[in-house]
Order: sequence, then C-alpha cells, then structure tokens
Amino acid sequence: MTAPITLNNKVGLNGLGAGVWNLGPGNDPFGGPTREAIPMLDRLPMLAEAGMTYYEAHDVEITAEMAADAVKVAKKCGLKCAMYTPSFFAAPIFKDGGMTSNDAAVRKLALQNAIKAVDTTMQLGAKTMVFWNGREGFDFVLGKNGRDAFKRLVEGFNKVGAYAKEQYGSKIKFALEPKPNEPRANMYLANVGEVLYLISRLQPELQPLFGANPETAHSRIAGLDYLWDVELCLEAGKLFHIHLNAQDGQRYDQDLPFGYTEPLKDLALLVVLQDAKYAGPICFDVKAPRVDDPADITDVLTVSANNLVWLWERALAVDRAKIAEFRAANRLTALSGYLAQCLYGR
Ligand SMILES: [Mn+2]
Repeated sequence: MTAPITLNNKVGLNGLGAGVWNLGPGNDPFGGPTREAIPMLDRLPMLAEAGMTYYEAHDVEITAEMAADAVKVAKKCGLKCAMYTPSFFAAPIFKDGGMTSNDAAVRKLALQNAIKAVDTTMQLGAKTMVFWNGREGFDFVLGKNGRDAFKRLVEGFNKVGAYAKEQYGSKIKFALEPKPNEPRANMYLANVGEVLYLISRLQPELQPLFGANPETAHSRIAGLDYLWDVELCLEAGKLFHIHLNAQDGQRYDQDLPFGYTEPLKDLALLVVLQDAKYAGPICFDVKAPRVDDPADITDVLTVSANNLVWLWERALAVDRAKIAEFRAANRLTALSGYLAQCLYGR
C-alpha cells in the first residue's frame, strides 16, 4: 500500500530504526506462523528499503557467530546497528528469569550471555545495548524474595557495566527497557521510575553508563502517560534510546504502527523530543500483523515512518510561544485544541 520512502538522516538528528524481529512470521500465543520466516540477515535490506537508517537485533536473532556477516550485509545496504540486546526470555533455562532467577547457576549463565552480548554489540558497531526485563518478575507472590531479586539485578548490572567499562571505556551504553507485565504477571523494572531507581543503586562510577529505553506500548499497558515517562528520562539525563509504537489501551502488547492510536499525544511527544534536541536514533518496536501477507510485511515500518515524518513536520510548526501563552493563561483545554488544530486543522 504505502510506497517505500527514503528517510535516511532526515528525521530527528540521526534517522529511524527498527528491529529485525519486527518482520516476524506472524505467530502469536494462539497460533503458529502465517508467513514463512525470513532469514535474519535477509531482513536487513528490507529494513533499509523501508526507509530505516538503523537495525536492531536480539542475540538469538543475530548471534555472535553471525556478527561478521551482519556487518557486511548492513554495510552493503547502508544500515547501522542502533542497539543489540541479549534475550533472557526465550530459552527454557530462563523460564523464571535470568538475572533474578532463584538458581545461582542460571544467574551465572545470564551474566555470561550479557557479557558476550557486550562484545557483539561492539562488533556490530552499536553504541547501545538494551536490556528488556522479559522474564524478570513473578507470577506468584513469595515465589521470589523481591528484595533479593532487586539486589540480584543491581549485582548483575554492576558486573555487566564493569566489564563494558574495563573493555571499552564509555563506548557502550546500556538502556534498560521497562514493561509492567507480559510475559510475567508482574515484572521487575515495571516502569521508568523503577529503572531510574535501579540505576541510582548501581556503583556510582558505572551509573553514567546506564539509562532507559522507554517504549510507548509498555507505558500505555501500565496505564501511564508515555510523554511523561519520556520527560522524566530526559530530566534525569537518561533517555539513552527510544522505542516508538502504538497500543489500544491496557491489554496484551500489540506493537502497533507508530501514530495509529494517539496522534495528538505523538505530536506532543515529538515537540518534546525536538525541544530536548534528542540526538539518538528514533526506533520503532512494531510487529508486522499476523494477517498481513508476506508481500506487505514491511507496511508496518513504512506506515510508522510516514506517520513519524508527517508528525515531525507538524511538530516543527507548533508555535512554542503559543504553548507558553496557554499555560500562563491557564487555558489548558484551549491548549489541547491548539494541538488538535496543528494536527488536523487547515
Ligand atoms: Mn521494545
């Protein structure tokens, strides 16, 4: 439907990105794939074709062993790696978490995987490694000692951070991605506030290496306002990465195209990012819907990218002085109307 667009380096200060997992075969918890799985490295040219400057991957998608080939393929299609992330959620051994598992041997394995992922992050040329909390959490109260689990997270991140600092100085930074639930009933690092608190408990010399990767859908699943989550990260100097998408309220994680559900809030978000001169890549964490045909699998990226570009231009045109006037006059309903005018008006 939407024609592929070329956006390299045109949006934000550094361009757009998306994950290789965004172009999956369409399986969900109730049914298997509806499309043939595309080999991971074949997805890189597809991301480039859909207008991305950056790709992202888990360590189970582009493994350490595949990294050298990934670098070659990415270079050929003009892509850079925005972030790399260890998967502590897919393998059965991590069924009750990695870093927070009650089993010391599992925690050790998680740490080994994380450290290996630091090396691969470097090899792929990414500046950021993301930790998503995945299975770190609990379904039954007292299944874990919560205070111990938190200390295990602190201990684990201290070790990973110390390794990265020792090997690579400040070249690799870590962005922790909060989510309140799914796949666990309750997840540790449920929101941006928990992530920032955890960082405050790390060894002081390692704290500058750690920040957050807030995701629209994850904030909305928690019933929180995504823009405030982003503003809090900015205020803390911890907006190290960003995952944009859309979400139909508090239900399963949908990873809908950016701009689909709350365009007015997305417009406001972009105003804030522009005013903060956010310099990182703007990355989508969206999921090609199960019903989409193989030929249209990148629609979720081109729709997200188009929405982003249109909203970015509208956000540039928002008169900041008018926002200040509405605030000073306590006309906040009118302020919302002004934003609507910027979005929909003639
Ligand atoms: Mn994400």
